Amino acid sequence: MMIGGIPNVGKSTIINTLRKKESDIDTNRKNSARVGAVPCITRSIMGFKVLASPLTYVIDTPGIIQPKIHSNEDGMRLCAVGSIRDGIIEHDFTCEYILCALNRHKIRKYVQFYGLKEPTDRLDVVLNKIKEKYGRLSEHNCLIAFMKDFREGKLGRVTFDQNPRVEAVRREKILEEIRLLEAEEAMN
Ligand SMILES: Nc1nc2c(ncn2[C@@H]2O[C@H](COP(=O)(O)OP(=O)(O)O)[C@@H](O)[C@H]2O)c(=O)[nH]1
Ligand SMILES: [Mg+2]
Repeated sequence: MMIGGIPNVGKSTIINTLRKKESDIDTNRKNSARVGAVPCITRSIMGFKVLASPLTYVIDTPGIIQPKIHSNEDGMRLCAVGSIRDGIIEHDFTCEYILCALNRHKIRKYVQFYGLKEPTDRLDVVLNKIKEKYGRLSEHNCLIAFMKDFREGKLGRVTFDQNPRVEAVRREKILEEIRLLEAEEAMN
């Protein structure tokens, strides 16, 4: 069997979990698929024995991603979950997106987690709280801490992909608001 998919979604982890289920497979770290919280940990194609009978190997592969991502929203989602290497999009853009997404999905766990008084759209306010929580971090490290907390699920669970019909209705609503604003502006 071969396992393939976009980077950083847990492909190697699944292989290691399968291997642990088989008692006569040596699962020490040296023999396991390498796993990590950043994309591009698996750099080569390798086979791992997951079952002795019938003898079964799973081939782990490096993540693959479309060469061109056509929608900004898709790109930001992939950055938020760490499937596109950090730094390709600036950290503060990614963090702005994560905060906005949490608020949009009404996931407020970050408020209590960072000791905020109320939900906020202001990343600088959140970063100040992160600085208080983790001690003297530079702004850059605060951004990294925010992404890490989000990716480890500490700020709540969120599914970015939505039902396409729900998404289409939401888009239509936003477009309608823009049209109204433009019409108002034209009247003034
Ligand atoms: N929360 C959560 N994290 C996971 C799960 N599976 C893997 N991870 C973590 O996601 C990161 C990427 O995993 P990895 O197996 O290296 O992904 P790959 O790039 O697709 O091979 C690692 O930090 C894993 O510990 C899961 O089911 N839930
Ligand atoms: Mg991997």
